[in-house]
Amino acid sequence: MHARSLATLVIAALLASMPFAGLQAGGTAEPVVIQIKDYRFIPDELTVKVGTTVRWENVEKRQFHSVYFESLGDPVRDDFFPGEVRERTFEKPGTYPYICEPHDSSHKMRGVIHVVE
Ligand SMILES: [Cu+2]
Repeated sequence: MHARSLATLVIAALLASMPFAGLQAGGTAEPVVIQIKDYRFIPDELTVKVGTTVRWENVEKRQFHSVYFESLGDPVRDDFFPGEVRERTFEKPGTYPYICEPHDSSHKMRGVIHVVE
């Protein structure tokens, strides 16, 4: 696993265990969830405020996927299986396209996150 995504998961786990995690400054307390099913990101386009954590949940029966932000320097292959999640916290406004790297060419499996102030 990519060190940065591991760190994100560890921090998320720590925050989740804190009684007042909902009061953390600058962002949404609960992650915004994008489900992955039938080779699609649902929703495939999402607008969030700066500081929001987005969580991708693989809810397929058995198919792995990835969430690959090439512009953010992600590792090309970081596949994850049903029951697993990936999270990313967006700290800067902008438009962040991403793909499922294994299924971009075959299924046009892609999405975009718009981050606003
Ligand atoms: Cu995929």
